[in-house]
Amino acid sequence: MTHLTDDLHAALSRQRIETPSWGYGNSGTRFKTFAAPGAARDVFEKIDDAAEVHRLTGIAPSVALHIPWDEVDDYAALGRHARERGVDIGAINPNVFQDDVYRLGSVTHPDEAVREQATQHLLDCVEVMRQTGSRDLSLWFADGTNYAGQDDLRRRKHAMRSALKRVHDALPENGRMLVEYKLFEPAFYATDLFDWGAAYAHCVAIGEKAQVLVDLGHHAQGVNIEQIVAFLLDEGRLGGFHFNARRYADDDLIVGTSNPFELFCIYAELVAAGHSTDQRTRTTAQDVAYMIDQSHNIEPKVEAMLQSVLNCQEAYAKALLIDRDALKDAQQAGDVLAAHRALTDAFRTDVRPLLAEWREAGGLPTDPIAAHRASGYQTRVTRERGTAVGGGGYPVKEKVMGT
Ligand code: LRH
Ligand code: MN
Ligand code: MN
Repeated sequence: MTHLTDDLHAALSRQRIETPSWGYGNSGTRFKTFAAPGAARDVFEKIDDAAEVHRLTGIAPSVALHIPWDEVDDYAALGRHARERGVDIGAINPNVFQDDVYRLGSVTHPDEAVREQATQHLLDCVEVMRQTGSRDLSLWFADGTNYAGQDDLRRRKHAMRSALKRVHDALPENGRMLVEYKLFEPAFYATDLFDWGAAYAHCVAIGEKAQVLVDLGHHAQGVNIEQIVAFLLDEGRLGGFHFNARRYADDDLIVGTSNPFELFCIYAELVAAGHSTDQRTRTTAQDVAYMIDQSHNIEPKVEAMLQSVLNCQEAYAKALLIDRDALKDAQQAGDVLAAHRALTDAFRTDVRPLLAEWREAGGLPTDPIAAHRASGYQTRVTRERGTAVGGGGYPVKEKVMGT
């Protein structure tokens, strides 16, 4: 059995996973929004649910907000509500995709007035960051086109660059902008930030506070995400993750469910970068924002988020167990399969007893899911919050996106 050494204990205690406010409210697909009993009805209840996930896991101490879904008059009061429950406000996610005016895009829209409106919203969100004490502004754009010839692709690129630059230069001293790319959807011909290379090129051109955000759901099938992670770490430009799992298209399944080996390999790269002799790579690895981006449609929401956090913890624990010396020796000797086995040996290790030991040492429930089920939390919130009305499908876009 693998023992909980001091090093392992310390590393596991440093792990952080941020959960998203939009994962706690009712959500659905474009076909149907199901009403989940006890789903959070507003941002305060979303924070309460996030706090419950942190209480049980000990590694999810912040919650990301989406503006305007989570808009309030008094962000300082919201921050206090969060801190009273043991969590902080994390990344601020502006929303420039759900208003009618954004039909042809936001910061890359053909009309300058729309571009300005969108950029202004991003700048307003920088102000929200200051009030919530958030470090990261997390940017995802639905911008793109559906048909060849619909718009000038280079014009759109320049518009994206200039909006990002303005926002970058308005960031607080220690603030960052995390630039998220996505291969497709909702623009099905061309997406303005279509892959990590496009996001990276903008970040490099814009400045030091711009870094790339890797959402696991936003790649073509078969793309080697851990290689992208390794590359960006090495370039000092990996800013954060949106964890989730995908089978075909977008990203709302629980991370580590359909492809746990991929998640492990990603963590293996992060752990390796943490041991790098290159200081920039090490610092970049230490500064990564680990966030979940999932909206659970048919599963119980708090339990699904717990499962997500725990899957990340397991993947990380396994990555910590890799025998790095054996791996290096095998790699240098050109021993292909011994090197591969150095990874798979760690991946195949059952880390559940180790994690139970770590939890016990920290006064946490050894089995957070069982503790959640036994706690009566779900029954209580269902009684208090009831079951909000669900939604239809296609016409209710804001419900599709998670409110
Ligand atoms: C759309 C998306 C994206 C954002 C989130 C708010 O693909 O899932 O990943 O981060 O909505
Ligand atoms: Mn995302
Ligand atoms: Mn997505």
